[in-house]
Amino acid sequence: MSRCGADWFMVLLIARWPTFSCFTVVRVGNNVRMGATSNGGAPPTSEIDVAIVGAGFAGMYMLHRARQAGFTARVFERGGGVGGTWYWNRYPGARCDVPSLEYSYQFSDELQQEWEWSEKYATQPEILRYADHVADRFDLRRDISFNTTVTSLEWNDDGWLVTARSIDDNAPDHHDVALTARFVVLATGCLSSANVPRFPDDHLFGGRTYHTGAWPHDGVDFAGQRVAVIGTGSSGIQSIPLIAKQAAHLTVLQRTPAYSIPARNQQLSPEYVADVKANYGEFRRKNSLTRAALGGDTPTGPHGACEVNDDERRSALEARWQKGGLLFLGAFNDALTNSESNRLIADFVRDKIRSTVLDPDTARKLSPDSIIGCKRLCVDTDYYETFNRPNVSLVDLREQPIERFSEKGIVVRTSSSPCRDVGGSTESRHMEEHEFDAIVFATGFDAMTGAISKIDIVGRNGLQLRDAWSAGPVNYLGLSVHGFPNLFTITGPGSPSVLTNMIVSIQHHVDWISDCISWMNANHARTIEADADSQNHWVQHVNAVAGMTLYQSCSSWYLGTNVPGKPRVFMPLPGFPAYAQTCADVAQNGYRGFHVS
Ligand code: NA7
Repeated sequence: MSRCGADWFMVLLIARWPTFSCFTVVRVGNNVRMGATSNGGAPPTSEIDVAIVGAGFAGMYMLHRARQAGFTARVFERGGGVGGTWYWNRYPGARCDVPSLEYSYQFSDELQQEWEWSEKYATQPEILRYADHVADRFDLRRDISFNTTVTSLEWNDDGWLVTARSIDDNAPDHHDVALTARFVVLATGCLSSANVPRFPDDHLFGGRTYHTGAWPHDGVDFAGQRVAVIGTGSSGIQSIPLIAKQAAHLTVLQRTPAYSIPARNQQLSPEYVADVKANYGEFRRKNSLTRAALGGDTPTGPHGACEVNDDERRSALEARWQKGGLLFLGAFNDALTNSESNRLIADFVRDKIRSTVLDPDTARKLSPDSIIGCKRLCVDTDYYETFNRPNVSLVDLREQPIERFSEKGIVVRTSSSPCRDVGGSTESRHMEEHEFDAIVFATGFDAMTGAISKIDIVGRNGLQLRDAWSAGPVNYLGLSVHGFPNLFTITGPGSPSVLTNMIVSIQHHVDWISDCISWMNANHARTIEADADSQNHWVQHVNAVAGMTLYQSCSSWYLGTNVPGKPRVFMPLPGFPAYAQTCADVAQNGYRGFHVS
């Protein structure tokens, strides 16, 4: 299927990349096996149709579709196994906040019929088992290079030079591998680049530190330990109740309180599963027609929160609270467009926090005052109840900011004294040192663009993606960037992605990309690239849609404000069905808005 001759690349590589003199690459049938030597050897001679970065749910399905369409493909995966976010996020309590019967592939009816989910919300180990099952069932592993991080992508008229660094568990050093690919698909995940904030003197801390997004595979035993958790987003809120049960003492360091809705997790009843499976196609179809591509059996309420009286509002919200989960916000149709409606819904949650948390001061600190849903809503099991435990305490970092780390723990400022004296008495009066054996960073991710920006991506005429995105990510349909031909992003910024059931958005993008490259072959097209004009219009469109909502009223990872120095741009596009229709229209009209050559 490949269109580019190996000889052509030999000439190119020898001419332009003399440093890549240490590769051996062997073609085996349609598959490419890569090896590398630390010296000598031949330059990269292998050439494939599609290079895929990442073996999470996006990369796995992209590999499957590419193969089905007759393309040669290879996945490069930083981790030692498939699963992406579910490979890395092994912290206690890690669980999907989308019901498992929805958070699963729908491309194979056999797969969705045979796989048995045990709980309404699947745990991380169960989702990882599912990913492993898919990899085995569709024989994906033979085209995945594990422990291999793509470091650069360079466009050369007809294809991409892909360079990756491979770490062999059994060898002390790394080696570089390279190949050329006609297309590159970035399946790098939206929440895969950990955000680890730095604090003064953090190197001094003598205990253990962990990030929820890079959790040790063997687990961590906190029994008898004094533990700190920094961060109260989804990862903090899921892990805090479980760490609290194990640790001698848990201190939660909270910068911004989150809104969290009870999950009401439960074992799935065989009757319910059978019912869904008997009509799985219709179940999926209904879900895909909702804004977030989930919860088709619980449609958004027909009224705004201000359009009903107090009793009706409370009763609608109570029903959603009892049902649990993210669909709480769908009780009313204007939760994220009308600030007064939003306040009424937020008041309901604040009442719940006050009635759950026994200590009024702790309840006050846990009560958010921002727009509900502006940051991603959290879903929990016993989160607020955990603060009633005698071994759990809360430090509100807005009142007591972290001053520095110490050898024994974390020093917070306990008053707003203007004197920042380090020499003894003044400091001891205004600082408090909390001693810990372990500190857990539940501090989130450089979302949506973090993993992409770690790769040196050089497009047409030497244009660096980092420069193209210096003021924030720009692209067309969230799929393609002007100046970067034959490069696609799965669930990239500018697409609904993180505002939806991710697997639905992933499948939608993979199907669109697969159809696009098949269409290119059928039409003898060599390259495809977003037009500058269509990209500009798309960026304006995403901003305009986001501007109609309340999403921009707070700091959130949707806006990139959690990462110092990151441009403040609302990255995802609200509304899956309209977006999917636009993508279909673009394809049906000969890839309108793209330059095809
Ligand atoms: P989130 O939702 O980004 O949460 C990170 C938390 O860490 C949040 O409470 C942050 O407070 C806090 N944080 C981040 N940096 C700091 C510093 N420097 N000091 C104190 N606290 C800090 O990440 P999660 O991993 O919990 O969840 C990510 C997504 O995964 C989630 O939305 C679901 O989609 C699944 P802040 O709110 O910024 O004040």
